[in-house]
Amino acid sequence: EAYALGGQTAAESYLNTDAILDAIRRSGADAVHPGYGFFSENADFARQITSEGVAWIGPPPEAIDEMGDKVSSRIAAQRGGAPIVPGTTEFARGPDEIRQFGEQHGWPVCIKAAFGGGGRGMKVVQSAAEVDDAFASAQREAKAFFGRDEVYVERYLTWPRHVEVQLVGDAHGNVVWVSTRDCSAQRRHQKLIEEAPAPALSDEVERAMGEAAVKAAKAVGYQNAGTVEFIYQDGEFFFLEMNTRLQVEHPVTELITGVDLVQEQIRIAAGEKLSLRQRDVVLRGHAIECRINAEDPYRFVPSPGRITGWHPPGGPGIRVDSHVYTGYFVPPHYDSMIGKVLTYGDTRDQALRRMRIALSEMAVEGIQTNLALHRDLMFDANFVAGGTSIHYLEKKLAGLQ
Ligand code: MV4
Repeated sequence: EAYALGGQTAAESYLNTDAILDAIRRSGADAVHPGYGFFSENADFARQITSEGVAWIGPPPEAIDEMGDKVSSRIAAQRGGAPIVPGTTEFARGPDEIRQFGEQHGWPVCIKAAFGGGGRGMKVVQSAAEVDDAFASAQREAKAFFGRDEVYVERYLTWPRHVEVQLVGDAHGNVVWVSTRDCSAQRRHQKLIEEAPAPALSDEVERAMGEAAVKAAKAVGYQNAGTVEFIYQDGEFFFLEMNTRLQVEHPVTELITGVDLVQEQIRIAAGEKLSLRQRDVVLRGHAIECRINAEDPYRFVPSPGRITGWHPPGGPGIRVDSHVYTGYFVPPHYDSMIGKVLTYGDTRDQALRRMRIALSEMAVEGIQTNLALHRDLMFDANFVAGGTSIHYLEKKLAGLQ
């Protein structure tokens, strides 16, 4: 069943909580899954849902709040026993404190918005001479983006990988980590390719990271599906933040574990126990996801319009998640992602070879997409080797200009 929210603007339709709550009432739904969009990490929306007597298929609002800002999530991770990036867990009172930290722990350092996220308001500082300007602009950006100007300092890692851990927790105190994922292939904080398990990671580090993620989650009484983000460099990993929702890239975890994460979310919200214990989670093979976006592949500007031909690939080890079809109109004002192409293989090499075939078979007509960039990356020697840093894609793209 579909219910039109009405309205002409974003505020009147998909951001209109009253319209959404009204649709929930009219439908008689007994539970609400927020997806991974606007409302998935909104604690007040979660509270409104439960106050209507409807189950919220997501984490407790208190856990969303505690993991929702940088400083309180670092304190929680530390309390649980997960390693955090060396730095402070208090607001910096001025540039002098940043200089002192840099002199003590070494440069570079980074100044981050305490109530921020997504890289906004983050300033990398190479030396003591840069601190005054960086501090002022970090505060200014923090205020502009997040309404609060508190900042704090961390050691800056220069070439890390983004490795995250998927976990699920139930209302009975069980928390299980399901897999790692590497999401280092990103541009301007938009992920382009994800894979599971994270390649070029020792079994020991993988397990330690999984266990650290569980500790961070338990520290906030976490329930439902969630992801703990780490940065990994030179064999060490550090807690960065927790995403208190299901994520776009969750299918790579499903492909290598056989766990249906959304089914698990619904079971948890219904008060049932997890269907699996830690020892039941078996990681098998490798999975890769390419996000297909309606955009100019090298300039990254959106390419909305009518899809005149949609030819998704198929075959063993290939999964396509998409809402589009031939004749679909890609609207200009929304996310440009039109689908995800995933491949599974017994090895990373087989998953890669299947992805090359899948992408070569796929055709999208009428709009521009980033398919050509994905085809290129699947043959890129550094990507094929595995373990490239968060800066690799942007460096490669700069070289193509
Ligand atoms: C860092 C970092 C290096 N050192 N913190 C960017 C957004 C936010 N999630 C945290 N981010 C980073 N924090 C320290 N101490 C590098 C990044 C970073 C990054 C992290 C994950 C994925 C992509 C990234 C792209 C640029 C910078």
